[in-house]
Amino acid sequence: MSFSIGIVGLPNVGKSTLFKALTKKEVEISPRPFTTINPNIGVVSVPDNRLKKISEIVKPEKITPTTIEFVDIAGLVKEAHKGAGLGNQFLSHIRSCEAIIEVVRVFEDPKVEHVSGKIDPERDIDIINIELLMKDTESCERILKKLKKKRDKKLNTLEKIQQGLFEEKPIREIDLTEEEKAQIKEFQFLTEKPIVYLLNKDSDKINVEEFEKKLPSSLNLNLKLEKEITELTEKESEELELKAELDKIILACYNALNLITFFTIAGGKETKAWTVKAGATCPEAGGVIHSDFEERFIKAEVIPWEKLIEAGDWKRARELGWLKVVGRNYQVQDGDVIEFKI
Ligand SMILES: Nc1nc2c(ncn2[C@@H]2O[C@H](COP(=O)(O)OP(=O)(O)OP(=O)(O)O)[C@@H](O)[C@H]2O)c(=O)[nH]1
Ligand SMILES: [Mg+2]
Repeated sequence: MSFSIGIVGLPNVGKSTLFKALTKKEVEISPRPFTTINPNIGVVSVPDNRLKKISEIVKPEKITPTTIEFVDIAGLVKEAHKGAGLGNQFLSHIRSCEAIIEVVRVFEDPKVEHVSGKIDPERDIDIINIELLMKDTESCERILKKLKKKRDKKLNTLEKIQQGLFEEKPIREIDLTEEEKAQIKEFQFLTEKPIVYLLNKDSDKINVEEFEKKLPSSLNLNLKLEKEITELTEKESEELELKAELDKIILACYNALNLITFFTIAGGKETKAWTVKAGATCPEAGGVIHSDFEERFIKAEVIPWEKLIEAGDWKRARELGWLKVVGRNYQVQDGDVIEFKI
């Protein structure tokens, strides 16, 4: 299972263009709003030089990067939370994603209709944020009603969230303890999901520098160009350094999700990268590979990837005493190479 990122934004801002550039999948792209109705789903390899370096010494038959999933969702409009423009259905597609990348239109093009008239990234971000906030407010009220009847212990947390939403704070900005966060996980609130903004601009005519500084995490991309690179070969796009731009987006999403990567080498047959949430324990990481690795976990041997490279191979690393034997409570670190014992 891959972690999934929802591509969100107003209609006609370049969401499908981004999706196509990332996944190389053929999807419908057109200058008329609401081109995408059903979500497009695609899986993307997470670029990682460490995997390449590990493979250079392990020389496996197969190298498998880890992946994340992108979901290209229909455009949201004002009042979507009340169902405008099929809004409710689209919001439920966002609900099932773990993070959001919001595409914001900064390009001018008379051939591509702008649903709110003119270029104004700040206003557009507000429109989307308000819709997500309203939807969460509505969900929160509904949940509270049910919990009140049952006098559920989550009540206090939900009331705290309701208050925050009332002050127009996205849930990700409300100060919650780890316990409170765990309590609300099941509700999949929209404004709790981490968000990365992608400003889609194709010229420097419109200056958004000041505005950009206010955003917590933002990236720039000229999707018009990206669309063209999907028609180039891998090599050509590398030469144009455009691939690097797309890699940046993938990594920004990966980081926003607070994900880390560990590696396995399967006795030298296959080097493989895997994804877990930061803070995962060793058996939890094993569970990503196979449920047996979690349920029947006994111990694991672990080495940071750089140390393995320095040792030259697994056997030598063991001789040097660099393999650490860890138990159930070990927290996996980004870049660990792990061999599970079950
Ligand atoms: N000039 C210009 N056009 C762009 C740029 N990015 C995308 N477009 C064009 O904008 C139009 C809309 O792009 P899409 O990717 O279909 O937009 P979308 O956000 O998926 O739209 P919906 O599915 O309708 O919500 C297409 O004609 C694209 O070619 C850009 O950076 N500059
Ligand atoms: Mg689209």
